[in-house]
Amino acid sequence: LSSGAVVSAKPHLSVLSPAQADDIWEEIEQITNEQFKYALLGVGEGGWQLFNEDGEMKMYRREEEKDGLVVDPLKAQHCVRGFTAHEMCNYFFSPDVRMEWEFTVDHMKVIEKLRDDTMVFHQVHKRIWPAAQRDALFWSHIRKGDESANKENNASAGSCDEKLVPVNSWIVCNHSVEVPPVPLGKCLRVILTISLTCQTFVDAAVANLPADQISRDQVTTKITYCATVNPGGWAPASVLRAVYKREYPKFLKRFTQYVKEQTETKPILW
Ligand code: 6CM
Repeated sequence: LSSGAVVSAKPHLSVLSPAQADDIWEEIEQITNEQFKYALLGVGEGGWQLFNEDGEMKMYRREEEKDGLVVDPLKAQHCVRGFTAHEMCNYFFSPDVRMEWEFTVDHMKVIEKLRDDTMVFHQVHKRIWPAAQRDALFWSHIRKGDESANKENNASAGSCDEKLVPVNSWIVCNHSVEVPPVPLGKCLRVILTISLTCQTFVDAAVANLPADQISRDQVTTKITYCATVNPGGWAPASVLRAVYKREYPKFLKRFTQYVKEQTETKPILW
């Protein structure tokens, strides 16, 4: 991965110590790279079961439990015309717009801004009866994917139209942290690794044109959303699986629609 989104190389620390920040940077490198590769592996191998399909959107899961808790990994794929990978990832990362599309969150706070491309978030999620309310503390990092991945993954346009040419890729990776300490209150804390990996393609007929001559209807983004969430304490397995089955498709449909609406009248951000 290259650091396309890096604006300032120096962290601005307020609540994390320099040593804690160093540990987080190391983890960011490792987990973000892993998630990028994992997303691009697709769903051909690894026992993925399709549990929801709606047009181009397909959602897969593997049933897994840890210490008696459901931790089913989820992988979702979608192909949408009209916006780029960079645009999709910016909306997913930005705290300024999160509450406009994220309906599972009650309130949210940026606990630390390490850099313009990296923040630590604390979120309190809406309570789902009969389980206890959950919160999450995680770093979130956005970056541009390695250029070589675009060529290698030409074939992975998958269900997208075949006459597409890869342009670039972006990822946002969210991963739980334990520092800085944020009190639990009445919540149980979920432990998560969530990534949104997006690949921009353009129609082959316009692939050689300068970017400013390409219109939104000639741009397609392939989206891969991966989530592994440990509920962090008791939650009835059947209710949890039913909630995930309902909420993940709702989230991805609503979020892609939101990005479409937000971008349609704006110049393209490649
Ligand atoms: O990825 C999504 N949103 C991001 C920005 O908010 C971020 C989210 C992280 C938290 C995801 C945890 C949700 C699960 C909490 C429920 C736990 C158990 C309830 C017990 C029920 C019996 O990455 C979109 C997240 C969409 C979630 C459906």
